[in-house]
Amino acid sequence: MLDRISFWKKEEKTELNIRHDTIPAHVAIIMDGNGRWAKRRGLPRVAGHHEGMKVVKKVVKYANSLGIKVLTLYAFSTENWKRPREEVDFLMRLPGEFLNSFLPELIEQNVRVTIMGHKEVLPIHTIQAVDEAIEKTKNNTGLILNFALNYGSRNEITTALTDIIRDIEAGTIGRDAVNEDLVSQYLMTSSLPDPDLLIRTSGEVRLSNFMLWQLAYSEFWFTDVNWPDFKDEHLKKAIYDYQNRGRRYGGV
Ligand code: V07
Repeated sequence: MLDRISFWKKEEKTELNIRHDTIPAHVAIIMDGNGRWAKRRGLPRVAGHHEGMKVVKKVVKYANSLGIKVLTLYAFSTENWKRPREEVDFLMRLPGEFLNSFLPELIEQNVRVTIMGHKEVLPIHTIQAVDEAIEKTKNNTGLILNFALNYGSRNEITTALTDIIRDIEAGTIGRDAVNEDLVSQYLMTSSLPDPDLLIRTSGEVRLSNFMLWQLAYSEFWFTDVNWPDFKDEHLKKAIYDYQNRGRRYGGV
């Protein structure tokens, strides 16, 4: 027990030094454990989602201050429609609430908001909130805050395939043009670099249909911390660990 306490104290005191020349350009996060966080406190699941939204604001500011170029956040998956109706309704109000309270600050911080996923089927109020943020931040040159909203990777890859076939049949591209680069260009991330670092919170160790193609060479970092408890220090530790691993892309 004494060991545990002294270890914890040590952990609390130790200042991690991350290098500023090798900050990952693109960090992607699966923000899991919001429902679990709420349940532990005897609160409804939606209270966890709301708390999680507040954490997004803090992490965006910290990521931007570190010089991260792209932050992709898994906000709503194509599978999340299976959740209870009231929970889905609540989730669909979060983009609006987030932007109502935070868009001026995003603009001031030079953040550009983008969306990855099928927007058309979202409630009209969600589309309007998101479109306004995209429009008002489109010329910003700082952090790209890319929300995966109604996103699923297999769906993304399938759509890319059908689009490629359509363009081959129309004669806009030749069959011999199909290679890895071309496939990348047909994905929803065509204008973004692949993530360098994937973070998933709350102890689950799965990809859950998130960026299957793009994460081929990324470093994965998992933590038991629930998303509402995620702090700047956790992101710092993830980057620290990332910087102390050797990425070889299959080489030696
Ligand atoms: C959502 C909060 C974070 C934890 C994970 C689930 C709940 C921010 C947004 C958002 C999305 C688009 C946008 C601005 C903000 C959001 C959903 C859920 C559906 F342009 N957080 N957050 N969207 N959660």
